[in-house]
Amino acid sequence: MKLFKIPLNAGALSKRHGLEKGPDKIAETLKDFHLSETGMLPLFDMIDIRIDNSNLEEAHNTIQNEIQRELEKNYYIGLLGGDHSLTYPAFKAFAKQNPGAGIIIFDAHPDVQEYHKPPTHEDYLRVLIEEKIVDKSNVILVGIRNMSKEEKKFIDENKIKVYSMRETSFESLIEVADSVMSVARLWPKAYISIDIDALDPAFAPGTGYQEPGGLTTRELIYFIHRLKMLRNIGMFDVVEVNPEKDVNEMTSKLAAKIIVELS
Ligand SMILES: [Mn+2]
Repeated sequence: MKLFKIPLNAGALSKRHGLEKGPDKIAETLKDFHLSETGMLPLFDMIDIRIDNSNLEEAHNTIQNEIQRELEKNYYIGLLGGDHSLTYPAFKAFAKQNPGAGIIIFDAHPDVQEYHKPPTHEDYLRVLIEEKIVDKSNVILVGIRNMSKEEKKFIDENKIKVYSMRETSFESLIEVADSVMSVARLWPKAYISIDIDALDPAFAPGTGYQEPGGLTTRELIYFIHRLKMLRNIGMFDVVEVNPEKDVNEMTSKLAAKIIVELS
């Protein structure tokens, strides 16, 4: 498996500062893990992507090109972020290689706000849909619990599949996973994007937009183990880890754990 470190913070002066430290920190804590819970030995080939954080459009181009090159060699690829807008160039490369691919996103937010180029962490999914890089019926959102009126309108009008946090809690968890699986197994290839804020801030405090009432670590790992059974997962990302906002490295360590279980 190839793991890309993508230190994207989408502009060092913004309040996104600190995101650029996520990939290195996650990579560092990865060393503490041995076998995954399913008995896999995670073997990584780590690649650093050098990007210019003062130019988001250029940074996106670099990300797309670098990933494209490895996808052509048929590697299973994981991305360590970094700002969630990296999913835009990453999925673009993935869909080019795998026409008809779908995306499963774990996030507290749907990221479908009105956009202005280049795409940001608030609207990248809307851009992927409106530019028809992904078919809107091949998008699944899990863990949503804070969206604007306009975002809700976009989701309803486009009939995007959303499993809100409210629907995912308690005994519905297994049902939601069944439902996600039944759709995703029909895709030629699947991409998984995990915004660390899908988890409750009690488990993952080191992120820019903490949203109470999220998934537990165990619930997310349950999902991952189910999704791994699909065998059509070609690529994933773990984004929005901000070590500057973390407590005792618990968020970086959690991100590393997710990567181990996805390997
Ligand atoms: Mn989010």
